[in-house]
Parts: sequence; C-alpha cells; structure tokens
Amino acid sequence: MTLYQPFLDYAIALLQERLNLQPYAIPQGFESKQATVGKGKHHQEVLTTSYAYQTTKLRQIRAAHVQGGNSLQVLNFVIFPHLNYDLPFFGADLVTLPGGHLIALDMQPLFRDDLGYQAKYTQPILATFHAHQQHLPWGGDFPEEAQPFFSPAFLWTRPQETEVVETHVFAAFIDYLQAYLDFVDQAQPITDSKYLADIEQAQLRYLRYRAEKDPARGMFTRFYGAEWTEEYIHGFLFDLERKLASAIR
Ligand code: DBV
Repeated sequence: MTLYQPFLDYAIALLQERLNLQPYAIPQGFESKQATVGKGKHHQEVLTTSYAYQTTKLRQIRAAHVQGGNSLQVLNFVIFPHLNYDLPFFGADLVTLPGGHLIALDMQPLFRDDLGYQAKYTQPILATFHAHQQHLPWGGDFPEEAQPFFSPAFLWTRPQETEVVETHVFAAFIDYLQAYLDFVDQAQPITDSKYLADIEQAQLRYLRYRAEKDPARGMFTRFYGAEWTEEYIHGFLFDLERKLASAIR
C-alpha cells in the first residue's frame, strides 16, 4: 500500500497544469534509493524516491516519497520560492509510522508575526483552514522551537483512521496547494533592497532549522547510512545554502 502516491500524482498533475514547470536537477544517486531492513519474514524494502521542479517564481519544488510497507509511508513536499518573492513556503509533512499518522500542512510564513504579511498570506486561507480543521483536529504536542515557522492556518493532526488520510487530509492537501498556486499567480517580484535582505535572512533561518532538525534524519541514517543521509539533507532536501555558496554573487 502506498498511501501518499495519489497525493504526489495529483500534486504533480496540478503543478503541470498551472505552472510552466522546468526540471530541477537531483544530485546523482538521490533520485531513488532502496534498502532492505529487518531479517527473515520481517524483512522490508524501503524505497525513497525524489522529485524536483522549478519555475521563474519558485526556486525549488521538491518531494521525497518514502515507501516501506503499511507502517512506513512518508511524503514530504516543500516549495521554496525564489528569494525575490515574499511568498511563504508550501510545506507538507505526511507521515505514517507504526504509531499512526502524523500530518503537517501549512503555508509556512517568512515573517510570522508581521500583521501585513498575515493579511496577505494567512487571511485568505483561514476559511479553508477552519473548514478542514473540523475533520482534522489539532494534533497536540508540537515542538515549541518549530512554532515560529508555522502560520495561524497550520493544520497539524494525528488521524487514527487511514480513511481520514485518504479523504479529509487529501482534500485539505489539494485545497492548500490550489490556494498556494493562487498566491504564486499573484506574486510580484520584490525590488526593495531592505525587504530583499529580510527575505533572504528569513529563508536561511527556515532552511537551517529544517536541515538541522530534520525529523527524518534518524530514519534515513538507519536505512541508508549517515553519509548518504547528510548529503541528501544538505545537497537536495534543504539545499539553499549550497546553492548560494556556489552562485556568483
Ligand atoms: N520530515 C521532513 C522530511 C522528512 C520528514 C524532509 C523526507 O522534514 C519526515 C522525510 N517527519 C518525518 C518523519 C517524522 C516526522 C515528524 C519520518 C517522524 C519522526 C519520528 O517520530 O521518528 C513537521 N514532522 C514530524 C514532527 C513534526 C513535523 C512537528 C514530529 C516530530 C518532532 O517532534 O519533531 N515539518 C515538520 C517540522 C517542520 C516542518 C518539524 C518545521 C519547520 O515543516
């Protein structure tokens, strides 16, 4: 069973329909990675596949899809805008582990406490958020230090039933992605140099946090080793610092 394949398929189809998608290079050896874990009748294949695109407004649209049987399914899907747009990040972390499902879905803000920013990028999706939250109640315990990276429209939920993931989570994922693409349509390049500097700092703050605290680090290290995992995190999943370092600035 690959619970999140329909999410990935729908998202890519929608992106292809609404954007002029260009490929984004995935470092060699990271497009697809497989390992066998466990022994005897407990053995399990774990396959991680990666997808990446870009557009004139979006620096990197990328997905990591982990398929390891009924009790290990992950789709981590993030959109990183170019640094001359003040768009939020689209962030989806859809995780199924032996303990259950863990769903994080948001338009992650560059400037969480800025009311003007909230009016522009949170207000328009609050109605959508409240509609979905009726079926997807707050998931409880959430790392305090991660809070600055989430908006007031953050959907964080731990459904008991797989059916809830297939229905309500799927609907929320599509609505958030559609709403995000509406923001992208409307986005205009930023030219103010002070604002551009603030955007770069905010992107780096987010990126460093995610690379450092990646909750999948332990899992990937167990499956594929530390070397592969660190390179996957810094060279693909959260690659902004590398890209800035290699750019002629
Ligand atoms: N999370 C990622 C990437 C993943 C991934 C790149 C490709 O950022 C998977 C894989 N997330 C993943 C896994 C777990 C979580 C958990 C495997 C379970 C870890 C475990 O229990 O062993 C949101 N994801 C989580 C958790 C949160 C998030 C809050 C709970 C674990 C915890 O307490 O840290 N999404 C995650 C997050 C941010 C985000 C922390 C921060 C900005 O956008």
